[in-house]
Amino acid sequence: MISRIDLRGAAFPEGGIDRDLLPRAEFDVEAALETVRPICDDVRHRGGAAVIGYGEKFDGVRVERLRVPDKALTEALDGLDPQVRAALEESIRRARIVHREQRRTDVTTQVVAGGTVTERWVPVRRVGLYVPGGLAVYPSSVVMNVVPAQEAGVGAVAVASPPQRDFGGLPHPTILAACALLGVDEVYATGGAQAVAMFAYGTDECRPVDLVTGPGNIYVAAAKRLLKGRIGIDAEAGPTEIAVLADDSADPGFVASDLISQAEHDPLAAAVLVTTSPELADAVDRELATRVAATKHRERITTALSGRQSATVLVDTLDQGLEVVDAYAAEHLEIQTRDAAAVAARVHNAGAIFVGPHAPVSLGDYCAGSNHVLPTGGCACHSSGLSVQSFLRGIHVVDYSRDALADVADHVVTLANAEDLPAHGEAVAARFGGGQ
Ligand code: HSO
Ligand code: ZN
Repeated sequence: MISRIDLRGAAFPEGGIDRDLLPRAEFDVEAALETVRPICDDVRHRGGAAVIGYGEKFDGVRVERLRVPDKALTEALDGLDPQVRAALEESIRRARIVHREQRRTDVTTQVVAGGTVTERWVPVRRVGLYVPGGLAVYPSSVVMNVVPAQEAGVGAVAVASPPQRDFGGLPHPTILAACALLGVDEVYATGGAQAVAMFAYGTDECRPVDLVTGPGNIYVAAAKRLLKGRIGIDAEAGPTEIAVLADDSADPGFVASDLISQAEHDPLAAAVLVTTSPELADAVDRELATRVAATKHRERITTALSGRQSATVLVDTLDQGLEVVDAYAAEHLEIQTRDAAAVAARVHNAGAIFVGPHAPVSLGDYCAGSNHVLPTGGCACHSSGLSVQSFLRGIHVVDYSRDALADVADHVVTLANAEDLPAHGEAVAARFGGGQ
């Protein structure tokens, strides 16, 4: 069900792997821009009425108000299955432990006597977190967005999630319960591009935000791209991906079940096995056949595994395997080899790395303490997953005395003149009786 790319022997490209050699899902955000542009414009001009109208059109339910009443949040928490509540609480607890450590302290550097530069870390004031409501309901994504924002010290956290027809136009009750557990009381029943536009432009019910984070479908990604600049964004999340780098010591059942676990998200999800062992590849194929047939979402999984975005890549050596996974830059990368920690330490490009047989991606999805909002589509070669840092800005605070400025004034004037910007130099000279 999963195709093979054989890079053994002479097939391994000399001079490095070309990214296009590797499988990847088609995710054309550019094309979706034309669809979302009029929606965003409409929300800009007509505000909440437009947001409500698009909810009716796309989610099939018309709401009176976008803001979810406090009572609905409390009721959702009261109605939450106690086991789900306990699991969410553990997920939150572990995420807090990890994210709390990511807080940054201000650093003041004495550049010269009387001259300092301080890097002051300041949280974004108000953020909008998007929580999808499509094929699956992800209260875990509420945790992964809200915890770093709160640990960063963001003052106002608002959540948007699509209205559900089956729940009277409210977002899914588990989403609401997760918000209540995290102490978030500003929740809006809206999804898609209109939710991002609501956050960017504001409406009578929702004040505009500074930053929008969270995963979503292609229209959410397109709206983020369109409105970026007016708002900050985390990333344009694409379909989820798992890559596994394995040698002959890997357990084929573990490998197969992990590939399946992420294929479960989406028919466009990608599962890539990179291995030095053709025997392991064959064994994984056999495991996939039996395990996929026995799992609940087998159609979606079969489509994902047999799609052009998924493959088993055969290589001769682990070094070659590392080249392949670096070129692929997976959202999630598992290392299932001998001495896995040492191999993992050599990886350059991945959203998150899962080391050895007992760290499956689904642990990270829920309860490792790590964040599951990660760069997709190869963006892991330049971007990181969501963290406290995503919600902070480093502001340079420059503090120089008169003497310290005097010491360097000539250099400033010289550079200003070299750039033909004499007024820059004059601004310094004016302090010392010069200039105009
Ligand atoms: N694997 C997804 C996150 C997730 N999994 C949520 C289950 N629920 C993207 O990292
Ligand atoms: Zn997942």
